Amino acid sequence: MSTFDLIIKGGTIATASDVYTADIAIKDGKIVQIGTSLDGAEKVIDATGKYVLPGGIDSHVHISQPSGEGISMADDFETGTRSALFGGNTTVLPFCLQEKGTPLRQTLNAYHKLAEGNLYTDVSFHLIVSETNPTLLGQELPALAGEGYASFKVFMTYEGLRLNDAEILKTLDVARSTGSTVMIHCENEDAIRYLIEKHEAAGDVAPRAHASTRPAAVEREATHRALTLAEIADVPIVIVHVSNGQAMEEISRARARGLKVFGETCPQYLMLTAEDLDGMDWEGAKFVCSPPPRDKAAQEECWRGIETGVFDLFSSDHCPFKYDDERGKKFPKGKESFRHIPNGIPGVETRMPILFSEGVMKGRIDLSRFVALTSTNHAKTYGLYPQKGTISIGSDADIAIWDPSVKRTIRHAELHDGADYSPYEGIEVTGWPTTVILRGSVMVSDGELVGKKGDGQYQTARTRTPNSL
Ligand code: DUC
Ligand code: ZN
Ligand code: ZN
Repeated sequence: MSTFDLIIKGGTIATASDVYTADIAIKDGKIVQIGTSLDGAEKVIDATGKYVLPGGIDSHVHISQPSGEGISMADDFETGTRSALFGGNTTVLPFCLQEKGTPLRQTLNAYHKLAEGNLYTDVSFHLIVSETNPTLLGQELPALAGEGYASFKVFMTYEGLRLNDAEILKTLDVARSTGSTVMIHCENEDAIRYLIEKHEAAGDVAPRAHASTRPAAVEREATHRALTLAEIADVPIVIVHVSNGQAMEEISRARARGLKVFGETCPQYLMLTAEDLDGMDWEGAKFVCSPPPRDKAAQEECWRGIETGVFDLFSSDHCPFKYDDERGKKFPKGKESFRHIPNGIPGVETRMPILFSEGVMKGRIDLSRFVALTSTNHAKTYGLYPQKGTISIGSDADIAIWDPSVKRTIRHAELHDGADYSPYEGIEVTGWPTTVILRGSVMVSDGELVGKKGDGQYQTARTRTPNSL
């Protein structure tokens, strides 16, 4: 009988701290040895000339999320996690949206039902908190935190979803006492409303107005306010989907004051601009997301944040709607005004190839920083480390083998999500994850799916050590 189930031989291993050449031995889904000349496995993968990296963790994806009457998301758990897998991910963290008036646990159970048996990657949920009644804050959230639901997102925008400052403070207080992690969507809803009314009154209702009504100042002010509220509540927070240098400055200033804050950015803020929303024949709707993509200067600022450490997390914010579909980007009311266009873009499969190609291959970041931004920091921030997010003895054998010589042009026809377009169509990338291993099982082998739907599992998360004032 073989000592190991699998050995990955001769690849260049990268973690968030080291890059070296070695073999990895796997048994019962775990990494059990790292060394040279390892032998005695049922199966051997030759990774010579390849990079052997921790499987990607995308901690910001939306799957099967209710998005309004008459609108449906393009991905369910089957297609969303399949697409994630082909993009080198082994874990994704989607959101469970609290339905007002419904116990959170009931919504969570419904999400688990949707996920069960359908996963190609491991999954762990964040909760979206959309109201702050005493039962939710006093009982539900603390109980769920203890059961492994240790992160939640709050919105400062969207009527019906946004929390006011008092509600955010109460929610942050629960995070502090339970050791949960709060993600905040920072945009000033009242300022956006004001701008939307002006644009609509002037008849400016096309997709491009989505970007004009959500300028950088709207994001900067809300980022400052979120950080101030976190400072007052004395709790770490994650500022999600940061799109520009002004919001980044707020993060840096808060850090200088001693606040623990994690910054996240996404491919759309490196690769797209508001001009993409100008596309003819409603094609601009393909790029409607919030915060909106900005300009070339903001792209450069975001790159600087990736290089210098303002950003800890690089996530996709995969939020897929079909383009040529009345339940998607061509939702009929969206033709009356941009504000009804379903908000979000797909990208879970292209997140890492874009950063690998534009970041590592072009010399902006090194391999260890790539691993930190796409895997390790996600596991650390959301209570999954060191089981996930690294290559070390005892960790889950979640591994992506990257071939740096592959050149590909991104074509939606070759991706695996449920949408009908990619915002990154036609972009050329160098490097792709050709083999993906989930807890020791080869799921994608040389670009071919060999794993099964249902091989992914739900993962509970750990809270931080709770701190009290
Ligand atoms: N925020 C997200 O995080 N995703 C999609 C839309 C939004 O507003
Ligand atoms: Zn958001
Ligand atoms: Zn999102």
